[in-house]
Amino acid sequence: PTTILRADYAAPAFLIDTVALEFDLVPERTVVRNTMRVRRNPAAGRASNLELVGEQLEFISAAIDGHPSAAIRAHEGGLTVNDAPDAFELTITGACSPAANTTLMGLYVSGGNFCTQCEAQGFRRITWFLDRPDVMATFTVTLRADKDACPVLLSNGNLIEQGDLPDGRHYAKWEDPFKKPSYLFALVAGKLVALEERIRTGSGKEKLLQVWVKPQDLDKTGHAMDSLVRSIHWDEERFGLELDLDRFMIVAVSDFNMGAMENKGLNIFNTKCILANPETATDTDFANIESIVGHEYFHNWTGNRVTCRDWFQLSLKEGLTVFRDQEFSAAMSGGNENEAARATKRIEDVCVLRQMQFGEDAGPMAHPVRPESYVEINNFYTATVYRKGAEVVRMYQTLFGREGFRKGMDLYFQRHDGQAVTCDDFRQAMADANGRDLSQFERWYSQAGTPRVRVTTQYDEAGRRYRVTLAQDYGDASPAARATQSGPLLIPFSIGLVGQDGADMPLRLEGEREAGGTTRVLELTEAQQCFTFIDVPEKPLPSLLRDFSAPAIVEYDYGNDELAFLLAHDSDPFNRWEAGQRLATRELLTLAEQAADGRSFDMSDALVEAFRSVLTDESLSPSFRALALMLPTETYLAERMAVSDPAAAHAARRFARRRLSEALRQEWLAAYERHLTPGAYEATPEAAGHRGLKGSALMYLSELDDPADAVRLATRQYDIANNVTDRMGALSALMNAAAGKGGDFAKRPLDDFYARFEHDPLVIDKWFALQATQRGRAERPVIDVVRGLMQHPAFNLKNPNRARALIFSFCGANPAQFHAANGSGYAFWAEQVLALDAINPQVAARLARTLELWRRFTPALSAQMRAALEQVNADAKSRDVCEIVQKALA
Ligand code: HT7
Ligand code: ZN
Repeated sequence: PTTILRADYAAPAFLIDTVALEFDLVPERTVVRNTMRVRRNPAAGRASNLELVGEQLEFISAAIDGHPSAAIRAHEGGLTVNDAPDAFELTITGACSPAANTTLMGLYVSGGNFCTQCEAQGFRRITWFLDRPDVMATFTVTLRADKDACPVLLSNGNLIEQGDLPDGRHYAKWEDPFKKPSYLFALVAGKLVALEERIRTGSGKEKLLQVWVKPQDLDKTGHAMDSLVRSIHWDEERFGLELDLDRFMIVAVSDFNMGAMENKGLNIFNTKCILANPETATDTDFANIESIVGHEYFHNWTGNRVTCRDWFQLSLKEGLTVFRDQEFSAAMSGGNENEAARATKRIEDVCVLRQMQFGEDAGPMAHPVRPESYVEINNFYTATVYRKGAEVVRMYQTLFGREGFRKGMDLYFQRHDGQAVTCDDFRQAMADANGRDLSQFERWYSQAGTPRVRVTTQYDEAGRRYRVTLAQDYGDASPAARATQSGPLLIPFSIGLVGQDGADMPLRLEGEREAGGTTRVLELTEAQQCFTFIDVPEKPLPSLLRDFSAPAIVEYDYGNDELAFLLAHDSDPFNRWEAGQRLATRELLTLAEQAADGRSFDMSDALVEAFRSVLTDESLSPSFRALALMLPTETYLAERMAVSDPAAAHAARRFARRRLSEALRQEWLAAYERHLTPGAYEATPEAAGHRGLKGSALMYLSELDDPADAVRLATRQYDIANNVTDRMGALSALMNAAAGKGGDFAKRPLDDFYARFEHDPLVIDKWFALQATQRGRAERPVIDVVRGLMQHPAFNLKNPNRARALIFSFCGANPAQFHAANGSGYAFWAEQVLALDAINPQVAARLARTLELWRRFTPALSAQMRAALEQVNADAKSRDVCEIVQKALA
């Protein structure tokens, strides 16, 4: 397969200024007539031929300036116009097959409705085009379809005409006034209804907002609409960015490869990321919907108005937009004033980063935020591009403050509105707006791997000086990451010094006239640097990398008692949580080593006592406590072991949970009762916090040898629940208790859950996922349950949500069962990757990534993983899957 290199970028030889598309929508064969105004690009080298790309298309006819031409040649992969004129109108008519399109890229049918997905390269499956983001055109779109089958016809921009046609068909014509790349084109046609709201934006203009769904889902659109309205107001307030269209539409579809897509004025969403009511969507779903609706809306400026020059610059829009949605959610969850609520969101985001991105950076798919090469661009919608990219953007804000960051954003839009640009352009705007040289900062975009900062400290009592030495490197980075590394990074390293009374000390660095503030952002630019604080009255405890000010690993030799102290006192809520996690990780890794060596478990009381104080500290918010009482996941632990051993990580975590449940039994029971949320369901972050802590208490109680309390409480909770968060929490606890005891407490509620929600696919996804992630029993391994569920009439491999609910949940979120010693999980994985490869390569490639860290596992496991990878490598057909498995095996 061809590797595309960033270094090979060349401006397009031709530009397309306008596009008029006419669709005759028929599921089996849709005819598309495409009329483009094409001209030579004055800024590019001269090429005689125009080369358009097209895939899976049937060519019908073509004309130049209205006349057929022998210069036009359709061929495998595209269409060429030989010796193209300098400026001309090109009309091409072709056809595609939406009903047969299982890849969910281009034009396809979902639940009887037509919809599109063009990012990154789906437009070429609709018609021939210069399908690259630096070719921006204005689009006019005419849709014609059967009026009964497709009463609603939508596309980007404004509706300018509609009417009836012969033979029961009708049409609608849409015009998008903004130039856009082809990846932002969209159409939707089908039986849909909309929730509507009219709002006025800052400039006083009225806007029509619509959330389109299938009729049976209309009662689940309120939260998405509220989230959209909040997003629009927040972007005006925080960044001065106003909605530029008169109409903004969201459409929910049930077959979708990712979460959502920011098509101009016509966002298309996975139903999972739109539909919510308390009976069907968990608190986590509610929060995700708010953040994804925000994310897609924010793309209107960061992605659409200013787009990417090429796909290597993907993080320009994705990293920046994730940062924006994180800030939005933090503001919505408690505002800027409520630091604890902000910290909760920050902790959740950092957990996701560590869980998804650190592993990526340590394996064969490691790549910089701005990759240098790819085989299949769909494989680069990664945690690195999105999540690490967001951290890189956040660091500008950490360095320059909110005001400085806003100045940089303003300059970026002033310079680049309407353009397709690069990550360098964004960095330059930040640098120029703040009068800084940010050349070193470029390495955050070009170097892969997670930096490690090793910290040593020295207190000079007589001189009242405290010296902090920071040394940066990349630890044991993977070969893929090492190949990209060229020098030290500029790391904004936020630090505080905690006194023996638990209070922050005022900070004064050597050379400063007076002390100022209690948190300082040190700028680490060298491989090793010393910072000396003066006037330090007693030996402090350092609070390092506050608020996780850089995507780095910090190593410092804290004692257990010091971690417990920070957990109890640090004024930085993130680092309070972090201290607890360090303590837990240390204990759990020790236990895991004991398990791996076949020794009996020996756990100190440090973690129990730390958890006791968090659990009983009523000054802490319930949501913070729920996060602080969560042990690091088995996957996180296994990745941190010298040799990954999922069985040992599982045994260690299980032992620690049982110990914590027994030692704190009374406290868990009390917390459960105290955080009951009787009465009507409230979707507020506070109420969600109570439900979260209550859920944690129930899960710990379900670990007890005698699970009678858990079974009693969970059974009652299940039966009286007025929301799915409580209902699922109860069901999980019952399943966990049953797994431990061999009881059958969960059968009735599990069957009831299915019967109750049989007609709601998103809730049935949860039913599949609960079973795929359950703890196994020796007599009934979860692989058997999963294989059984594959035969269930409600299972459908073609629907990505369903495949993710069952297959991905098992392979990615049940490590102890998936990595069974007999290799049964890997055999299943190979089967499913290959089955999906023939249906939907993008989804198959995501599943393929589950084994990419195979080299880190115990020899017995890694040999079996390798065999499974080799089998997939031999039989896979798609570029997507081949790129992943070949990189893993290389
Ligand atoms: N920008 C969107 C990316 C996306 C996508 C990419 C490849 C294949 C299917 C896709 N669906 C959506 C989503 C986002 O980040 O906002
Ligand atoms: Zn995005």
